[in-house]
Amino acid sequence: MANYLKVKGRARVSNVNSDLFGKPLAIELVSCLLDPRENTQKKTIKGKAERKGKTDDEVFLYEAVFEVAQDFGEVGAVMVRSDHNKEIFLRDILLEGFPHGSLLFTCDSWLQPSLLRVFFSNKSYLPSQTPSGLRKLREEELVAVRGNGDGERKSTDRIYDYDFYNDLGDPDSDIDLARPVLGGSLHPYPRRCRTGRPPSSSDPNSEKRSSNVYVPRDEAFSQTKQTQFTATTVSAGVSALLPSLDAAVTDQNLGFLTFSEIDMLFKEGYKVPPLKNSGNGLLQTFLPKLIQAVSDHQQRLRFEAPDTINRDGFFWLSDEEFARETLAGVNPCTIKLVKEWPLISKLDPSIYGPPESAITRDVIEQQIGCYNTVDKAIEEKKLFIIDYHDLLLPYVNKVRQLEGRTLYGSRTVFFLTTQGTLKPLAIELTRPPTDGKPQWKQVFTPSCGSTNLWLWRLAKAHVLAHDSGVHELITHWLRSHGAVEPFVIATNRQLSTMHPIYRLLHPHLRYTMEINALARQALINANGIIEISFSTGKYSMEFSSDVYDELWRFDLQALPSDLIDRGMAEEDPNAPHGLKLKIADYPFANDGLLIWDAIKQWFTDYVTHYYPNSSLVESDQELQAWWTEIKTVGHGDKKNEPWWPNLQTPQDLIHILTTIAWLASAHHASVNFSQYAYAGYFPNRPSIARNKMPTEDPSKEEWERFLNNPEQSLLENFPSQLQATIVMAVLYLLSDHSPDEEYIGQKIEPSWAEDPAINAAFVRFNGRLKKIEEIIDARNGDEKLRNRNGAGIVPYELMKPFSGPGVTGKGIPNSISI
Ligand SMILES: *[C@@H]1O[C@H](CO)[C@@H](O)[C@H](O)[C@H]1NC(C)=O
Ligand SMILES: *[C@@H]1O[C@H](CO)[C@@H](O)[C@H](O)[C@H]1NC(C)=O
Ligand SMILES: *[C@H]1O[C@H](CO)[C@@H](O)[C@H](O)[C@H]1NC(C)=O
Ligand SMILES: [Fe+2]
Repeated sequence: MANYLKVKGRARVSNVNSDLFGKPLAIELVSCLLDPRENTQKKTIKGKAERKGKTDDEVFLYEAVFEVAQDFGEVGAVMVRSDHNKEIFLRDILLEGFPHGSLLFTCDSWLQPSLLRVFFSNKSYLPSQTPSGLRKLREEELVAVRGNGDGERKSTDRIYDYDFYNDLGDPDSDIDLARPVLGGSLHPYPRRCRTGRPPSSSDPNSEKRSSNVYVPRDEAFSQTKQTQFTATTVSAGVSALLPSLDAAVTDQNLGFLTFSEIDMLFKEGYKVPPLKNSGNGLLQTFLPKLIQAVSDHQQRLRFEAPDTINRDGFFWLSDEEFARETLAGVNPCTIKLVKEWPLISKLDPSIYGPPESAITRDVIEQQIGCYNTVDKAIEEKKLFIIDYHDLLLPYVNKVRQLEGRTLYGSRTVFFLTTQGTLKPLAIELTRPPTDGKPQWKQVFTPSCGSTNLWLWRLAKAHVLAHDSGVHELITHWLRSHGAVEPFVIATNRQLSTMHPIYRLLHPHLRYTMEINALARQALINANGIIEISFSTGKYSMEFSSDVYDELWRFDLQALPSDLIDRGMAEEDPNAPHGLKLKIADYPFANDGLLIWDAIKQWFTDYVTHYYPNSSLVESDQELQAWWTEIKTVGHGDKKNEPWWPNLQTPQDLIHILTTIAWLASAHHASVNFSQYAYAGYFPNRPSIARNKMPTEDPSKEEWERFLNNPEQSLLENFPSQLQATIVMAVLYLLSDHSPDEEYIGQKIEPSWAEDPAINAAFVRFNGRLKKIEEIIDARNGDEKLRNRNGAGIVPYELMKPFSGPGVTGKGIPNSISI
C-alpha cells in the first residue's frame, strides 16, 4: 500500500447540540487535478469524521482518516455535509500527513442540515490560474450564492442579491408610516440586500415589515463576536427602550427646565418607572450598563458623563470649541474653503426667494481685522464655510408642518486665525417663502450686547442640529453604511472565496449587512430613532436620498480627493502625502492621511503581488464583473456618471480598493465612535432645534418671553427630554467596542499568512500602524497644535488604530459593524 498516504482530517465545530451523541460529518477531499484519462473531475476521497471530544470553549473536534493515492494531486478543496438536525458552525478543517506539510481550510461558516458545502484551501488564485480540478467548483459556488432573484429568503440561505429600500415604512400598521421607496430614478439610492418578503397590503411597492430581517447566513455575527455586546443587543435594547420611555414620559414634548436638570442625568439618572409589560425585563437584560435599579420600584437610566464635559463643564458654550469641532469633532468632513464671493444659492429663486446670502462683505470685514477685505481673506484662503443652505431649504416648509419641529437653511462662515484655529464669524438662517409670507433670513454674529449674544447662542443651536442631522444621515449612514452595502453584495456574488481580492476585502466587509439590516429595523425606519430624534423627522431618509443623488460620487470618497474637492488641500508633490493642507492643524485630515497611506501601501504590496501588470487586471473576468456590477447594479442609479474610475491597471485597482477599505474602516470609525463624547452632552450638539428664532415674525409676547428669560428659550429649543434621552442611550450603546473587535492591521488572515511575500507586507503594515499610534500621541502632546491640544480639550484619538473594549473613543475596526 505504499501508493497511499494516510491523511488525518480534523474539523473544529461549534454550536453543536452536545446532548446528542455525535452524528458524524461527511468530508470529501477534492483534487486540484483533473482525471488525466477522461479530463473530468477526479473522484473525491470520502471520509466520515466522528466526534472525538471537545475543547474548553465548547468547540467540538471531529476526526477522519483518508487514504490518499500518491497521484491524487494537491487537495484544493473540501466538501462537507452535516447530518445534524440543526445548523452547526464549522470553523476549520486541518489535514495532516502530507509530505509537504499540513493543509488548513478556514471555513467560519454555518452548515445547514444535509447540504453539501465547498471550502477552498487558504491559497488564493486569480480565475485564470485556478487549478484545473477546481474550476468547475469555483464557478458553481458563485452561481449558488447569486440565487435566481426569486422567492422569499429563509434565514438559513446564503444568497446575496439586490433590492431597493422599500422596507422602511410600515403602511399596513398605520398609513402615516408609509415611506417612499428609495432606489430608482425618483429617489436614487444604493441598493440593499434583497429579502424577498411579500408586499404590504396597503402599498404593493413596499415590503411587509417583519421582526426578522434576512441577511445571508454567514453575514450574521459569528461565534467569536457574540460575547456580551453585539448589534443585536443594541437593537433589542433600543426596541425595549422606546416603549418604556414612551410610557415613562407623560409629556413627550417637555424640554429640560434648567441646565442643572441636564446635569442630573449624569448624577442621578433618568427615572424609568416599572412597567407591567415585559419592557423593563428586556431593558435589564440588554442594558445592564445603563439601567440601574435604585430600589425595587424605581429604576434609572444612568449615563456616564462624556469625557468632554468632564474636562470642561463650559466647553459647549465656547465659540472656539464650536469651530474646533468642525475640524476634530464627529463631523469633520463638511467644512469647505470659501472660494468665491458673494455666497449665492443655486436653488430656484421663484420657489425659494432671493438667492443672495445676507452675509455681506460688511458682516465679515468688521470682524477680520488686518485682513480688512473679504477679497484678501479669500485670496489668502482664510475663509471657510459649513454650507447647509441649499441642502436643507427644500425641506424647511415640509418639516415645519410636523409637530414640535422647525428648520432653516443655514450657512456658517469661519475665519482662520494666525493661531491656526478657526473663529466663527456669522451664521445665516433662512426660511423660504411660505403661505404668502416672503423669504425670511437673518445673519447672527458673536458680537457684543446681551440680546445679540443670546440670539447667537440660539442660532448656534440651530446650526448644530443641522450638523447633527447631516452627520448621522449623510456622513455616517449614507457614506459608510449605505454606500458600502453594494460592495459587500458584489464582492460575494462576483469574486470567488478563493479570489485574492475577495480575501483582501473580506475583513473590511464583515457584519455590515447585519448592522444595516438592524438599522432598517430600528434606526432609519418609519418612526425609528432617527426620525424621532433629528430635525428632518419623517423626511430623513428622503433627504439622504437627495444628497446621494446630488452629491455622492465614488471618486470623492477617497480621502485625498475629498480634501481637494472641499478646498481643504491642494496637490503638492513636496508635501507629506503629496498634499498641502490649507489648515495645517486639521486633525481629521492629518491623521486620516496617515491611515489612508498605510492602507494604500499595504494594498499596493498585495495587489502588485497578484497583478504584476495591467493585462492581468483587464483579463480577470471575476474582477471586471465585480466592478461592472458595483457601477451598474449596486450603485445602479449612478451608472451613467462619468466619474467612475476605470479598472484597467493595478493602480486603478489599488485606488478603488483603498477607497472601499477607507470607508469601511477609518472613515466610519472617525464619524462613529466619538459621538458620545461630543453629542452625549446634548447642549453641545443637539440632535434637533425645535423652535423658530424669536426674531422670525415674532409676536410681542414671544419677543418679551425671550427678553425676560433667554435661557428658557434656549432650553426649549433643545431636544425634548424624551428625544435627548433616547439619543444619549443609543449613542452610548453604539459608541461601544465589543471586547473582540477586529482592528485594522491587527490580525493576519490565514490566506495572507500562507504567502511569504504577503505575510511580510502585512507585517510592515502592522508596523506602520504602530508607528502611527506614536505619531498621533506625539501630535496630541504638541502644544502648538491648538485644534487638538489645550486646556480642557479632548485629544484627537479617533484614528488611533487599536483600542481596548468599552467607550474609548479610539480604535479603527476593520469593518462597519456598529
Ligand atoms: C503579465 O504578467 C503575467 C504573469 O507574470 C505574464 O504571464 C504576462 O505575460 C504579462 N503580460 C504582459 C503583457 O506583460
Ligand atoms: C495555509 O495552507 C498551507 C498549505 O497550503 C499551510 O502550509 C499553511 O500553514 C496554511 N496557513 C495558515 C496560516 O493557516
Ligand atoms: C454608530 O455609532 C453611533 C453612536 O456612536 C450611532 O449613532 C450610529 O447609528 C451607529 N451606526 C449604526 C447604524 O449602528
Ligand atoms: Fe456606524
